Amino acid sequence: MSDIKPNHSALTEKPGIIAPEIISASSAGNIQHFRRIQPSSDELISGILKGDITALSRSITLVESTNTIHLAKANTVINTCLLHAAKSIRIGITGVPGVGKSTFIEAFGKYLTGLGKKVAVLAVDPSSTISHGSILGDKTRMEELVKDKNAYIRPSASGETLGGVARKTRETITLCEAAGFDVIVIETVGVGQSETAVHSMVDFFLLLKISGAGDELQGIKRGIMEMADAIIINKADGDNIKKAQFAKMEFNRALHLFPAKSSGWTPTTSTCSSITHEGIPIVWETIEKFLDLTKGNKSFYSKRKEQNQYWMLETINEQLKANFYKQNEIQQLLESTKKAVQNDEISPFAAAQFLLEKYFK
Ligand SMILES: Nc1nc2c(ncn2[C@@H]2O[C@H](COP(=O)(O)OP(=O)(O)OP(=O)(O)O)[C@@H](O)[C@H]2O)c(=O)[nH]1
Ligand SMILES: [Mg+2]
Repeated sequence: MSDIKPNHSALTEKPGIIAPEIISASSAGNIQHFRRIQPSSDELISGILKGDITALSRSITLVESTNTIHLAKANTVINTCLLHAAKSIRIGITGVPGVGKSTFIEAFGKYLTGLGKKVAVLAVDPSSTISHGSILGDKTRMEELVKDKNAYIRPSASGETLGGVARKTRETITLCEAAGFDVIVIETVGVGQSETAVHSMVDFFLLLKISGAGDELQGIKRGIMEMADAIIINKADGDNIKKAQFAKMEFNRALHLFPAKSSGWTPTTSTCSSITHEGIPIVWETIEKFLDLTKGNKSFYSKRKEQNQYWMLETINEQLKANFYKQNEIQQLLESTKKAVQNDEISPFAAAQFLLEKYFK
């Protein structure tokens, strides 16, 4: 009789439908287990602070999500992690396709983990929405680093805008720092505005070059050279060593033409081979010298503060702009107003004023 007495406990589970025999009990169990795990923000935070990679990856996935609930959770995690973001160094790496960025990061990353450091590799690649992230395919070029338990490689977040990708990368940096990574390497493809975005989120900006690409003297992408804290001539091996040394001299000369940096740092040039690993330790020595100087004169910290402000304002600008173009009335009026401007029926400024007034009314 007591057997059939209804149990009103909230924890009682109905027996449910019995699974057909063809479903493997273990895979069904795995799926159920996976679904059940929705760690709370507290669980994620404590995982990250313990250096747990699964908690880190899950939190980054929340940061990358477009779901507002996920984003709210991500914000809670990030805000706590900010308090724990430790003494990391953020290094940006750029260079034209084929210069050897991935191969360099593999060699440099392995060198750093060899020194006992924990290295995270992230990417800002606005084209990755289409290509699914160059760094993802790159994992094959970073074979050793991928296997290294002191390294973490995360492909670029995809997003419609560079600003969106950059925001996600910035927040990912915070999470990686809280997870105890000492060195955060951020790779950018040598095209578009992504260098500027990466330059505004790193402490040290490294430009990778190769000799004989014909751009030594032309100062190609002058703006990028101006941003560099170090220029490394890669592929200085075999027949290429002499040419690389020549290129190094040329770049050194060119660097003197740029105004001094407010940090007091004078950009350096050196050669390296990501294949033979010759010249890799010098890169790290240079960065250590940079840290000594800029932490000594405090410019390291003031730069980070400026960067934080910059990203706050960037985010506001971007969201205001996106909001403007998304508004129904603006969408309806935009095309006809553009035509009117083309036909000289209204001045560009008056047209802009007209649309802005509609938006702000
Ligand atoms: N000889 C020599 N070859 C190198 C060196 N570094 C890279 N390479 C080769 O150059 C080619 C391009 O290297 P990647 O590391 O893929 O270059 P990347 O800059 O990451 O290229 P993207 O991802 O396409 O932008 C590969 O075939 C590498 O093996 C080097 O130091 N010496
Ligand atoms: Mg690459």
